[in-house]
Amino acid sequence: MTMSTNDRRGSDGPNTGVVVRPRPKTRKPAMYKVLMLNDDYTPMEFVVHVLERFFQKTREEATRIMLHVHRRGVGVCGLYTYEVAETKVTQVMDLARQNQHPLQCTIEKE
Ligand code: TYC
Repeated sequence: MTMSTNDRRGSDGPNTGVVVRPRPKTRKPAMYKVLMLNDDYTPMEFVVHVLERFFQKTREEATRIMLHVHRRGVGVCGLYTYEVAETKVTQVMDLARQNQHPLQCTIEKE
């Protein structure tokens, strides 16, 4: 389409003072670690079950993480965006409470 002389939107038109800013760069979402804490009472098998059910770990990986937490006191279950991490913690704590286990789980910003 041809531009009329009073519709000059190009570089040679009158300066309207409108500044077209470049789009802000897209940002990766902040990620959060879900941490499992050791305690003296929660059965090892329950912790392995939680890691399989809520963190999609294989039995082998779940056992490795559980034993790491048992020996070292804390371990990483996974890395998620904030809302997903929050949901995981709630699911773990709810199931632990229902089964009267003191298992604790927290979030830490990556
Ligand atoms: N320390 C527990 C026991 O000996 C096992 C355990 C492992 C508990 C990991 C919590 O996050 C945990 N039964």
